[in-house]
Amino acid sequence: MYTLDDTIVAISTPIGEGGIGIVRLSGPEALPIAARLFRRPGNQPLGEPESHKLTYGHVLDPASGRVVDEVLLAYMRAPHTYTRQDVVEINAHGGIVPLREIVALCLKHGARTANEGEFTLRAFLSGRLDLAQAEAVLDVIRARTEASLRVAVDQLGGRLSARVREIRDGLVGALAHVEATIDFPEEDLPIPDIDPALAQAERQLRDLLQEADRGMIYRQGIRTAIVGRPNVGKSSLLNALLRMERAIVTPIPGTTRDTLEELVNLQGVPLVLVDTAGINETQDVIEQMGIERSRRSAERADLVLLVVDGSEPPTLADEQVSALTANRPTIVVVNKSDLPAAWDTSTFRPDAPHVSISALTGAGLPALEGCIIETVFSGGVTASDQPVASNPRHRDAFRRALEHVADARRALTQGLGADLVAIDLTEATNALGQVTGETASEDLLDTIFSNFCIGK
Ligand SMILES: Nc1nc2c(ncn2[C@@H]2O[C@H](COP(=O)(O)OP(=O)(O)OP(=O)(O)O)[C@@H](O)[C@H]2O)c(=O)[nH]1
Ligand SMILES: [Mg+2]
Repeated sequence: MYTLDDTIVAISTPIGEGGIGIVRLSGPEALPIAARLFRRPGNQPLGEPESHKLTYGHVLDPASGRVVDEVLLAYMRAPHTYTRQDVVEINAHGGIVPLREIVALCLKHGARTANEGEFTLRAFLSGRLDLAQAEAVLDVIRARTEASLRVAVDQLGGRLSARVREIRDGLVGALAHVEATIDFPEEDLPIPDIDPALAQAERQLRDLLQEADRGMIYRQGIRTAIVGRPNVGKSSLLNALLRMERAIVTPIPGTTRDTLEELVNLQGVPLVLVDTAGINETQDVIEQMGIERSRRSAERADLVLLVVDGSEPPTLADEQVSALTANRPTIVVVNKSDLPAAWDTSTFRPDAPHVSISALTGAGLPALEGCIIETVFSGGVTASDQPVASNPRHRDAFRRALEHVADARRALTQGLGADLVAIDLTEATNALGQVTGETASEDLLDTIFSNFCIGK
């Protein structure tokens, strides 16, 4: 069982050298513990500092009287704090040694080391954040583009939770009607007409699911492998998309030996571009190992940019690369459009969209970027809309809820009896409750919060 009764402590800033570093305490003893270690100028005690104000002084080891660091101390009285408990933050110099010493002193004087995400867990347990909001804290920290940040901040603000609750409330209402007929069988009540309510819940869940798919793209980014035979211009394409000379480019086939990853922000979508070694038959051991990595990158990619050279007739290697990527979403990039065309590329991988570019001159790049975005979102929606759900866990919960609502509707139309309908509706509301945390098990909470770092 989780407890809120003890006082936890951790370094809440990144480990390393910084201008300042913060040690955070949360719990009923936060202030007394800090007071034992803190002295105002002139060796005055901390006393009862004003809430949400900084107090200047020093942390010292009470046992020896030795000064550990010069600090600013912030006391935040419950309940207007991150955890809704008493919180003390000690702003010390950012070196790892003073911060560790301050934590050690807090431990010695009654605090306990915080677990991963335990401050945020306390915010959840004390009801300040629901589960979806608590998860959003992590997404805010990890956001890789402005668009991913917008999604996360939105979720932190509770927009997703509000929509989930609305659906859940609707289902709970329908469930209450159904249960009334189960509870009073002697009155032989007909099952009330809850189908319109269920149909609406179904529509809302479908919307959320669709948004969740798009949100995942913003959250996690798209792994995009650039593959092709040697010398077609894969590294040139990487550099062109990055607008930076990142990879080595030479006229010598087999220049790229190892895979190379770079993040690029494409209209808010984080694109993890992976440049790979050109794939062909070779006796060179190093090249062979690189090619093996290229194969794996192609297999793991969310999207493949299959590069061919339009100015040179195709070879067997082009076919091999094509076969390798046959079951991945692929865009054929016909490169070197600045040179005369040597073959009819339209017959190559006709199932995939083709974009003609010159990595050398930059011609066709905007069209390629547009094609990537379109493929990523399957032409459905534009990238400027703001999705509100971005978490794989949420997507699963929505899917399960949707299935149960659909089952409940089917049971209703087939006249299968109120208890079956009730079971499905209960399952659906439970699935939704796991998003906001009303029905989350301790195991689920452990899994979620173990992704956080200590101090958050
Ligand atoms: N004319 C022309 N040359 C290009 C273009 N793109 C790349 N090249 C040239 O083609 C050669 C190979 O380019 P790279 O980008 O190194 O090709 P690669 O596919 O990464 O090659 P490997 O790493 O060996 O597999 C270089 O000399 C580039 O300057 C283009 O659009 N037009
Ligand atoms: Mg290369």
